[in-house]
Amino acid sequence: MKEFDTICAIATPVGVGGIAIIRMSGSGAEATAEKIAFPKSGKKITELESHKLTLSEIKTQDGGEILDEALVAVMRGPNSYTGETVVEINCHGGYLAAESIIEELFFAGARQAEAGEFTRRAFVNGKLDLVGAEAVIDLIHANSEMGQSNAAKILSGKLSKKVNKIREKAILFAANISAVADYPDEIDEMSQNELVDKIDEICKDIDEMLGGFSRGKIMRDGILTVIAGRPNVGKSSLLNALSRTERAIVTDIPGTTRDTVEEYININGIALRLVDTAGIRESENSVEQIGIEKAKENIKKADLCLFVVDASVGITPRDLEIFEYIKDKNVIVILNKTDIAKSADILALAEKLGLDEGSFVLTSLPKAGEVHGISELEARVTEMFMSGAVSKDDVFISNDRQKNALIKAKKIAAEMKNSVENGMPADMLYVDLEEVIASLGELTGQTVQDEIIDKVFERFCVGK
Ligand SMILES: Nc1nc2c(ncn2[C@@H]2O[C@H](COP(=O)(O)OP(=O)(O)OP(=O)(O)O)[C@@H](O)[C@H]2O)c(=O)[nH]1
Ligand SMILES: [Mg+2]
Repeated sequence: MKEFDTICAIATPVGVGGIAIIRMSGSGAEATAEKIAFPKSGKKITELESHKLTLSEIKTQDGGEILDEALVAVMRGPNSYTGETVVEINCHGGYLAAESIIEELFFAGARQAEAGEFTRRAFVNGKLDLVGAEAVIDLIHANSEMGQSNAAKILSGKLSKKVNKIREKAILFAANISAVADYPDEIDEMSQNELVDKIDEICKDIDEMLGGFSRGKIMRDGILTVIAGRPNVGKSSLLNALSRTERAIVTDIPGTTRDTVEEYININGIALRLVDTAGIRESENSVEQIGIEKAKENIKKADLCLFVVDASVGITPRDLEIFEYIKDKNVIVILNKTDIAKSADILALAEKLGLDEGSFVLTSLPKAGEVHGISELEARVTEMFMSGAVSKDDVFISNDRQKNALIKAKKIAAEMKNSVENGMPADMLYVDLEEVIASLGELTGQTVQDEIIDKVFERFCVGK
C-alpha cells in the first residue's frame, strides 16, 4: 500500500440538512482527527475500535471552543473505501458546522481533497478497478432505475469478471504459443484451424460485449428524444402529456415555442431527456428563426425523434420536408389530433409517409378533454430501445472509453485471424496477442496510461 498525505472534504451536498459528513483519508488521518475530536468515553481517537461510531466533542485547537457534537468513526486500512485509514465525522448539517470543522482539520494538517481523489486512491490501492470507479460516478449521477442497476452490477465486479474471462483466454493462448516455441519436441503446435477457432472465440466474446453498448449507454445517459414537426401540430402538448406537467406553453398560435424546452422523464425505468422544439417553417421573425436552427441542431444529436403530424390537416409539403430531414434517425411518427380528424384520412396519412404499422402512434392531446395514445407511445419507445428483458446477470459496457478498448482488442484479433488464414505461423502471433491482452487490461485499468486515468476521475465531485 502506498502512503499518501492526508486529504479531507465534506462528502455531503451543501445546504441545510440533518447531518453532514466530513471524510478524511491518509496516513495522518487519525493523528489529525485526534487534535480536534474528543470521544465522550474518554478514549483517544487512536484508541477507538475500527468501524464504530463514537460520540465525540469537536473543539478548536486554540482555546478548545466546542464547535459541535459529532459521531466519529475510524476505519483503519486496508478495510476502508480508499484502502488507507479513513476518519469520518458525522456532524450537524447546515452551512456552518461542517465548514468550521473542516477549517480546523486544515489547520491540523490535512489538505482539501481534489475532485475524485478518494476514489482515485481506492483505485491506486486496488480497492476497485477502473470500471468500478466509473460505476461509482455513474451511480451518483444515475437518473433511471436501469442506469442505477447497471452501475451497481459493474461496481460489484460483474463487468470486470466478463472482461477478465476473455483476457484469461488470450493469456492462456499466448502461454501455449510460447510453450510450443520453448519446447517444440514436447508440445504439439496448434493447427491452422485450431488457431482460427481460438481467435474466433475471443472475437465472439468481444462482439457480445460490444453488442451491449447501445443498451448500456442508454441505461447510463438516457435517450435524447427530440420532438419535431411543423408549428401548431401539438409538440408542446406532447411534452406536457409525456411529462405529466404543464412545462411548455401551449396555445393555438403557430410559432408559440421559440427556445427549446427540456424535461427529464422516466419510461419503464429508462430515462428520456425530452426536448420540445420550435415548429419548423420559413419565418421572418429572427427569434423564431434562431429557435428553428436550434431545433435542427437538436435533431442531429437525437437518439430518437418524435415527429408530430397534425392528422386533421393532413401531410403538407413542409411535413415531407421535415420527414426527409429526420428519416435516417430512430423515428416514431405521432399522428396527432385524431379526435378531430377523420379515420380514413389518418390511414391515408400513414400511407403517404410510407409508414408500416409499427412506426406510428395515434394520439389526441387536446388542452381540455381526454388524452389518448400516451401509453401506446411509451410502449413503442420501450420496445424500440429495450426489447427483451434484462436478466439479473446481464451487465453492459456503457461509455466510449470501455467501447474503444474493446474495439481496439477486436481489431487486432481480427487482423490476427486474417494473418493465420494467410499462413502466418503461430509463434508470430505472440506480439499481437499481447496487444489484445493489453487492450482488455486497459478496459479494467490493469494496463492503463495515466492520461486515461486522469480523464476518468475528471468527472468526479469533491468528497468522492
Ligand atoms: N383538438 C386537439 N387539439 C390539440 C391536440 N394537440 C394539440 N392541440 C391544440 O393545438 C394547438 C397547438 O398545440 P401546441 O402543443 O402548442 O403545438 P406546437 O406544435 O407546440 O406549436 P408551436 O410551438 O407553435 O410549434 C393548441 O391549441 C393545442 O391545444 C389534439 O390532439 N387535439
Ligand atoms: Mg410548441
